[in-house]
Amino acid sequence: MGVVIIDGSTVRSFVDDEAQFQKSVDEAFASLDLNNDGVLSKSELRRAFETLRLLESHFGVDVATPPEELTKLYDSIFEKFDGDNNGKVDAKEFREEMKNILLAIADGLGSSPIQMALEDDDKSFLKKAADLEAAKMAA
Ligand SMILES: [Ca+2]
Ligand SMILES: [Ca+2]
Repeated sequence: MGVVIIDGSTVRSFVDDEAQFQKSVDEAFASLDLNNDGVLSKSELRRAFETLRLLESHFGVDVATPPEELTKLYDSIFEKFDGDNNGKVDAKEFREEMKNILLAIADGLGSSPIQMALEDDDKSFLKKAADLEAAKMAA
């Protein structure tokens, strides 16, 4: 468990580093594709958002959100990811929407850094972004 400080430029440089970003997103995609059929179903994507904790950081959802509201929210998120509306999210769709989301987070953060408490095994992209920046600063 550690605390990292990130701001918009941390997130942005993570997204801009295409090789690293693609690798991270593809790894996440593979681990989320529970039945290994190469696409994410609605329930797989929902789990993704529950694990990656993007809802709290980006969509401002708090724990008191009623379940039916959450379902509606997850449905609308799924539609955003599913660019061609075929009811499945493939790796490319996932990558593109993750990029949009992270860039929106970066805009939201701007230049005011936030502190995040992270578990050591945290798989979130914000953790990866922070790690990448730490590695760059150490170099
Ligand atoms: Ca799947
Ligand atoms: Ca699709």
